[in-house]
Amino acid sequence: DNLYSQILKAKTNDKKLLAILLDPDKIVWENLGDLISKINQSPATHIFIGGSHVKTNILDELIIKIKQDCDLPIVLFPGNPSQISDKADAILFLSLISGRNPDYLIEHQVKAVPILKQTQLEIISTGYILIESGNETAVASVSKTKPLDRNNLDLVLATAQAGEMLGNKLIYLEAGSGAKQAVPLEIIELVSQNIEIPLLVGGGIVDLQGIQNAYQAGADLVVIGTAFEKDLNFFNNRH
Ligand code: 1GP
Repeated sequence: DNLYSQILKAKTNDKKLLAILLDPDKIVWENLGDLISKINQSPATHIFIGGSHVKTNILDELIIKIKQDCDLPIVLFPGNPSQISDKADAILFLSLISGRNPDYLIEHQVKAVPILKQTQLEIISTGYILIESGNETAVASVSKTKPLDRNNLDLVLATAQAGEMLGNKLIYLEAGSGAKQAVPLEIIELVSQNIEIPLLVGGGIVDLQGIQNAYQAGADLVVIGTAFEKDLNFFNNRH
């Protein structure tokens, strides 16, 4: 089974998925062993790797090290085409469909093709939708796009449905890493009820209750970055 069919299967069985997002720029290499053991003890089902600013060429090394001690699938979540490593299992092939910057709609994707063709990565096309979060997040500033108004439910839904109609295999509702406000539950509810493909939700979720709320609203997979990065015991805590 490839990763995408596993995600579909989980959705069918109502098994919720959890990804821990690691930003290679923020890895403290001395603590990597501890980080990996904490991931192994956590309920995570996937590791996502990526970030808006990653420039360093440490992806391969990082993934090799993680794979030595951890069996979770590793999915690239790239900010740009330089963030590709054939050591990972899959890549979210993102198109930033909430924005109107052609670079993030198609240009980076075209540039990535010759690199991707050299790899065995499973490619999972993902409609990536940035939702206004109360602060300017890195993904908004780096992509130079305006997030969707969190109160404009019609526009958010039509954007997600356009993403599905275009053939994307996943929709990702993103508030942005370190978002002040996570994606509103009513948006998660509305979108999940009106698309067939799996729904990913992330950005600004800071406690376990926030994860449960997103699941209950209809998220199939929740992404946690900052909260775990700040506190490796995040998943052991009682919030
Ligand atoms: C960012 O959705 C992810 O792309 C995770 O965000 O760092 O706020 O958890 P956080």
